[in-house]
Amino acid sequence: MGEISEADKFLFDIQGYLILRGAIDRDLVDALDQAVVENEAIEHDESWAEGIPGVRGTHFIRDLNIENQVRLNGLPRLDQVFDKLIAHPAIMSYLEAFIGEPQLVNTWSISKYEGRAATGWHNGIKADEYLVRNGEIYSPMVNVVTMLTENHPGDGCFCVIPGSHKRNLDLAPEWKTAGLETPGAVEITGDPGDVMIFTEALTHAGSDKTTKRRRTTLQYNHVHRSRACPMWDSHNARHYWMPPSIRARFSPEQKALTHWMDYATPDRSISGSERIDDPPA
Ligand SMILES: O=C(O)CCC(=O)C(=O)O
Repeated sequence: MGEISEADKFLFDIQGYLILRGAIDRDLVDALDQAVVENEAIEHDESWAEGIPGVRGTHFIRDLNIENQVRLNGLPRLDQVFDKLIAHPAIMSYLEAFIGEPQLVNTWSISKYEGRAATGWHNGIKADEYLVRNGEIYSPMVNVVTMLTENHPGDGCFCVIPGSHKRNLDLAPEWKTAGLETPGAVEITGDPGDVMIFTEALTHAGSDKTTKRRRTTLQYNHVHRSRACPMWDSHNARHYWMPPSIRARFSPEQKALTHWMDYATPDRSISGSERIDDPPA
């Protein structure tokens, strides 16, 4: 892991995103993809979440709420292979350069199937929260998208409006779900193992899925340590926190990137939340 290049910093600042081609090895991509497919096929016990404030019926671990799409939330709960993208050596120096002191919050997959319509444009943070001071980039939220399958035109790829993390005007309502028809929009295409890193101040969406094959990406979202709190996305908050029994298997770098979880005070009756040094009940 080292310093990132000035060219990468410049490009990220001017576009709001970077694409790292072939950043993740093919063997890992295949193992991740298999874990997504397996976990999309089963129901997940979420009884531990009953009674947690903010839990809404539409945001389960396996979220089938949207037609022709499956979303899985809180990936390391589902398979250990998902740990491997936490603090990944190909990505870590970008997170440090763009956030400063990053912490991991939610992790989720999105698989799209033929007919999934273009999504609405959105941002995780406001455009005026993206700052550059004295040559240092400060984006309080940065998302890392890993492509597990082809993301070719028509596959329902991410689309973004380059430069919109610095925009001064709101998008007119008529363009709300216009996908690639929206002025300035571009599609983010790539192949398995390619990664897009973007500031969540960037206006982004998903474009229409017209091809027959499945298209899957993983999203690992990070915030500055001062924001490592789930208030901004309360309906997904329970998926962020990983219990000690899961974090026990993390490397020192992965533990450091999830350090805020040490300070969360879970209800000990939630399965997996007991301290690993607690005596067996
Ligand atoms: O893949 C997509 O449709 C875009 C997903 C997205 O914008 C998000 O998860 O915030």
